[in-house]
Amino acid sequence: MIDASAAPLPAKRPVLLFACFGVNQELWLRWLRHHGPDIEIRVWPQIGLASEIDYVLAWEVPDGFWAQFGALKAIFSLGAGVERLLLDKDIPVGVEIVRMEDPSLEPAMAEYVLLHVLHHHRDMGRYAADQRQRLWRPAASPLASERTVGILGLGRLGRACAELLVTLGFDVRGWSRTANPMSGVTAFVGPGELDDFLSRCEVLVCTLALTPQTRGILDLALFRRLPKGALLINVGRGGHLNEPDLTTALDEGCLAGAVLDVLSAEPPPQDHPFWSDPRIAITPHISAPTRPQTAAQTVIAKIDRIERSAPVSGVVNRSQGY
Ligand code: NDP
Ligand code: OXD
Repeated sequence: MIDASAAPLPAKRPVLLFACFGVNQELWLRWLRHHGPDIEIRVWPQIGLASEIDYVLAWEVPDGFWAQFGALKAIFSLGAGVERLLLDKDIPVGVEIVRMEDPSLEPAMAEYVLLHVLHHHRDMGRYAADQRQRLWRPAASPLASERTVGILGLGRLGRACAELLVTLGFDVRGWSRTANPMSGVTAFVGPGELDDFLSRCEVLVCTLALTPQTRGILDLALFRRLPKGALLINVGRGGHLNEPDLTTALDEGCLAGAVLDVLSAEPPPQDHPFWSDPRIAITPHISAPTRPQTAAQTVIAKIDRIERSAPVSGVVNRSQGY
């Protein structure tokens, strides 16, 4: 993707500050240094002279963190979702925020979603329960082509899920803010087409970005618009889901179950009702982890392009919120 017209690298070594907590720092640094031997990497809180720092790779920084930097060239998000960075009122205006585009994310997410779609599609929960009761109750199962899976958000991750499901023959539909035509996928756009989209989703997968417009979108009113007995798979953000409404929707039967890889509090408190609800499967935000091996390479490649005044992909549109 190097732009042929891009300028040669300037003489000063770019300085990248690694400011990520709760990740395997040693592994990250190893891969950043491996892919960027010409980049000076500093590690928070040993930042040296703040005015020398050109780039920050960040994830959940402490309060007041951004105040110290002078002229950053870009801020890299360790995650694909950037809502936390955007919520930080101190994040410098006028500096581009670049989201994570780790190529490992798409196949991992598609695999996770497929696993749960197939589990529901072939009624494996019921057969597992039957086995525990020594029951032998075979039932016909629909073909994949007779099962509709709807994907809220047809971005990088949603599209990867849709592609895999289409390959297996599922009837796939997707909903997004702007038109995202995709071969084999029925596309719906914007709030005006949401009801139509939902009306046939027997499995609803959320891969939306979390923005003020999508916060709380998974609520009772939405669940009631799905075919009865649908499955919800939320791999977007906990903030997309109204958690008490999920329990009501399960009690009402408009949902048969839910798979949640993301929750409003991670981990949820010990007394959270979802821990013990047999209709809900929760996993600890593992559907598509950022892998330092591949992610570090994308960050370094983008720094190289910015240094050469070439455009980079994944720049966040702050007013859209993703
Ligand atoms: P993208 O930015 O590529 O896609 C976001 C999608 O959300 C786009 O299709 C976008 O529509 C859609 N969208 C945003 N706002 C609206 C709206 N108001 N109405 C309808 N659609 C909307 O992001 P990714 O696919 O890379 O990631 C999606 C999310 O997945 C991340 O933001 C993050 O929260 C989550 N995530 C979760 C992980 C996990 O392990 N559980 C790992 C990585 C990410 P349009 O196409 O029209 O712009
Ligand atoms: C991300 C995540 O946003 O891991 O990348 O959730």
